[in-house]
Amino acid sequence: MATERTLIIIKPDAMEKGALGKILDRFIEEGFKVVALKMFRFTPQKAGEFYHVHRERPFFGELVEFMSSGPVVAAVLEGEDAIRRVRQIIGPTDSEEARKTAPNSIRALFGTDKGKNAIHASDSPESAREEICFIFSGLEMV
Ligand code: 3AN
Repeated sequence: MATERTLIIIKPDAMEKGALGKILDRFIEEGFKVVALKMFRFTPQKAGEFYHVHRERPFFGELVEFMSSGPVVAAVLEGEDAIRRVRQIIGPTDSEEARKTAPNSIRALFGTDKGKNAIHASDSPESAREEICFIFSGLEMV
């Protein structure tokens, strides 16, 4: 299994709840290495660019508004099979479903519903590469 890098973003709802430390700690305990980390606030323009693949979806406006509603923390995590494993640890998109099917997942523990779901994680090698480059410069990764 290859060592991979993937992007996570701890979303405004989880930041507001004070869950930043617990979420980062979970990934460190699961054996991932944090190779980049920063806090920032998306402008609506930049949130729209980040989620451009969803621009035709009915929830796009709501998603952009939510993602730019407060500070977020982005991190690049490195580890074996990182993209698949991190997606498994965050759980399904809908936090209500996550509480039924994956009760120890991050979205079950810290999210509310389909929109306010606490965390983003890249879902493929292509999106991981694109999303990491969107948020971090080479100098910001160790
Ligand atoms: P995931 O983040 O699990 O890959 P996607 O790619 O289907 O899920 O959706 C991207 C983001 O769009 C989700 N993280 C969530 O914040 C938002 N989203 C997805 N579905 C809905 C929905 N039905 N209503 C509101 N927001 C949604």
